[in-house]
Amino acid sequence: MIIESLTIQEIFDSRGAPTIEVTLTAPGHHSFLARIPSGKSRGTHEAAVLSYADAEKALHNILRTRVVGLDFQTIKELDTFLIKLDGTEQKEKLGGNVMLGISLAFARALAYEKGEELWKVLHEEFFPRTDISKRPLIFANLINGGAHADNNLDIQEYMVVAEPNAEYRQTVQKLISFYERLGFMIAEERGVARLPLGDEEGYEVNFKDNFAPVALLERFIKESELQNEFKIALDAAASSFYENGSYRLEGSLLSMEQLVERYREYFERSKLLYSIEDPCDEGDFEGFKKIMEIAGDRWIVADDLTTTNPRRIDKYAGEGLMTGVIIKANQIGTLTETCEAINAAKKRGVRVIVSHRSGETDDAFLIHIAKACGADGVKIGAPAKERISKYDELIRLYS
Ligand code: 2PG
Ligand code: MG
Repeated sequence: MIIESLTIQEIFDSRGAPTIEVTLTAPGHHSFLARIPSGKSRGTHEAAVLSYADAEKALHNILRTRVVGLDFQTIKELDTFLIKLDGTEQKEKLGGNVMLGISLAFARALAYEKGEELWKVLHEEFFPRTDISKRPLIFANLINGGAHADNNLDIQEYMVVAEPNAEYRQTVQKLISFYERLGFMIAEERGVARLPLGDEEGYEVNFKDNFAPVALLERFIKESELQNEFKIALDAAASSFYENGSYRLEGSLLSMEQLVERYREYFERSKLLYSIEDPCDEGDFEGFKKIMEIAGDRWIVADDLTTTNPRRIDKYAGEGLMTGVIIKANQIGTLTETCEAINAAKKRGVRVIVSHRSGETDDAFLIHIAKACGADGVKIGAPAKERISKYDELIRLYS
């Protein structure tokens, strides 16, 4: 398919931070959009993000002359061309956000041409032998801390993990009701009318310590008699409280061994605690190894450690540092590499969780990636504002 034109717009994500929207025109004057999310707590190995002004420059100086007018048959063909054109390790020249925008808008154009859904096109090109009947768990972040909130929690995300029952619609309704009732309960306990919300629409309040939100969620899940369907997951995003070889938790500096001991206590105190993402700093490989030794059947999930990079996933999964991995297309910058990252994880037997970013748009492409690859989980924040589009798409694609 020939790319007839490309334009870039500046838009604002759910945090009010600027991001971009790419429009690609294909033959027949049909236009296809891609709205790119943006992350606040980024891993150091993520693809570069160009500002709108730099994205416009890349468009005028490079993309309009080198990409527009060319004919590509597959997503991989286009992405391979873009990767070569950029030529840098972290996509500094064209920007991971710009490249993903082109890649995604092109995939939508291909889907339109074939009369198929986006997920189907991704499935056929990258996961042709994968069983797509698998229904992903929903990771919904209900209490925000760390870099995503203005409160005293060092841990970034306290999530409820919902196991889908026969109808996603019912599971999503239960999640929405749980989220709202939880908010009322916390507000009542604290004698306030409304609770402030963090970057991912989870509640942003102070707690006695970092374990208190886990205890609260556990208690509320049990009171709601949902313990057979809802579990608890954390994203520690530990790189954000790592300081020169130690971890600053609740004001004290902990060694890696002490931090792992703290997680062991968490596991002991909460039977519903199901997984921990980024338990250690992205460079603390020993820490990941140690926590794997005590995790039992809990998932240890990598995000900043692996940054959706197929080579990093293959290497660190091969070293036994994780049992699950976060997949965020804008960490790597093309759909092809995102799908290769998923295949690298699957080859190593690592579970795949396709994830949103803290700054979201109403673009629900992550659900299509999840469906295409038969993901084990989708991480989509609290069921509110821009995130609702992901829940709606989940219901639509899986009914
Ligand atoms: C994370 C994400 C999404 P951010 O750390 O997993 O929850 O946050 O987009 O800020 O990196
Ligand atoms: Mg994370």
